[in-house]
Amino acid sequence: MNQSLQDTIIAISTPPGAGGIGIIRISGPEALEVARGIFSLKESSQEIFPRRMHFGYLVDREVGETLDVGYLCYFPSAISYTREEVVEIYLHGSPVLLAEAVRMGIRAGARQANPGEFTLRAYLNGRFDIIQAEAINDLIRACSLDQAKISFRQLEGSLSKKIAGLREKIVDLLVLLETALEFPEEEHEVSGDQLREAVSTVITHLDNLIRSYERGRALMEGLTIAIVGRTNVGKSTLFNALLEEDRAIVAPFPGTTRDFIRENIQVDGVLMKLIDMAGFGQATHPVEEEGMARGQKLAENADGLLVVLDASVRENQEDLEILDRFSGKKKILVFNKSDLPPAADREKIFSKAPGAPFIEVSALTGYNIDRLRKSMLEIFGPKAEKQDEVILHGRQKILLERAREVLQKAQIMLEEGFGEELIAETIRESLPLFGQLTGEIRSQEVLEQIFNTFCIGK
Ligand SMILES: Nc1nc2c(ncn2[C@@H]2O[C@H](COP(=O)(O)OP(=O)(O)O)[C@@H](O)[C@H]2O)c(=O)[nH]1
Ligand SMILES: [Mg+2]
Repeated sequence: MNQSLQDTIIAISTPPGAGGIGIIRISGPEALEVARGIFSLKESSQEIFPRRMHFGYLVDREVGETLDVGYLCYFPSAISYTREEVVEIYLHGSPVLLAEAVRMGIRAGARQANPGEFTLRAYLNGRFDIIQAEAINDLIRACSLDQAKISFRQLEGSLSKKIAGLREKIVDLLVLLETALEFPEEEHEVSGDQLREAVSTVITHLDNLIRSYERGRALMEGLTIAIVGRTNVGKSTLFNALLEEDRAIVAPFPGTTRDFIRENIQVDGVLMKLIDMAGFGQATHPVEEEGMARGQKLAENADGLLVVLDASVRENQEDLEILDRFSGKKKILVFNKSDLPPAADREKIFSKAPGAPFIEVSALTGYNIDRLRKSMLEIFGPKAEKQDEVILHGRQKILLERAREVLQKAQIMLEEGFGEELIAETIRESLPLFGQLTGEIRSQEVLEQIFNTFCIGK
């Protein structure tokens, strides 16, 4: 982290493993020299133009051996990702070859880049703020399309702009207060109402952002949904049907699933982690008993439950006990085996789960499985307008909460008739929090925390 920006860094920017193309990225004042040290253009002039693909060869200059063929592209600092001189070399995606290219680049004067160092340099060179840097990492690591879309918008500056707007409102407020202080005799008197309204507007905006973190976390981590029910009601069949593949073992005798299985599905861009587990009830095997105990814990911590019931037989005590046990959890009652004649007493079941949404399905034939997926999203999914700004990081949330606290304090002071000077002083305390949020105020610790989670080569 402490290395200067004076050196030139090099790394493989494509993911580890074999692939169609592998990209080496070089950034820093010597980028062109380092690139020339390992790559020969096919054109005899050897002249490198900005932003043009140059065909050529990866060459080991020490032994004069050509190792690969590919392209080179030069990005002058004004338009590059890092705002330094950047060269990218596109080779075949062979891990050994790419590692050798990096080794040769180091021999030619570059240094191996640290994780996230390209992005760190972009940030230090003023290319973007820290919120945008976080968004880049989020975008790369997104495990749902919805989150990727949000992260992309934040990378483009949507959240930074919003935060800047709030900060501006606070600065305006301070100007208002200071004017009142400077010219106490004049007509400049600021009405208390005007101040109160300005403060509460900012607080409302902060509230909305802070609240969005719940949705942000669901987007980042996905929703955990546990499939519960007594044995043999069709949990594993349903699990497989939701996955659209045969993952769990299904069998006509109870106790087939003794542990639990997790698989991810995406519904309209939202990641859901499905858990199939041993049925609750009388264990037929010690392993199953342990499976049930673990399953119980998982189900308790899940974001939502699919309580599966066999609609083709009469409900029994076990079904009702399960409904009782999870009475406090968000759930959908899934009446399975609806391809068979119905026999379960719905009223009795509903009396144990008043108001719970329910659906008829057949995990065997696939009837209503699509609708169930949609219901899961509606009932367990994070609710918000797609256009709303969403906070994805605890770091951001904590700073916003602290800013809100400061403004709430100012609000109370306004109510209690404190002098303008004291109120201004309090409100001013919120400004550095905004500075930390966007990274205008730099903290080595925060930088390390953020950039250490990046991949090498980004
Ligand atoms: N007719 C019918 N049979 C089903 C349905 N879903 C599951 N089954 C059968 O019920 C039995 C138990 O299913 P399984 O998924 O292992 O239940 P689990 O113990 O709850 O996981 C198997 O024989 C399944 O083929 C369904 O929708 N209709
Ligand atoms: Mg099972």
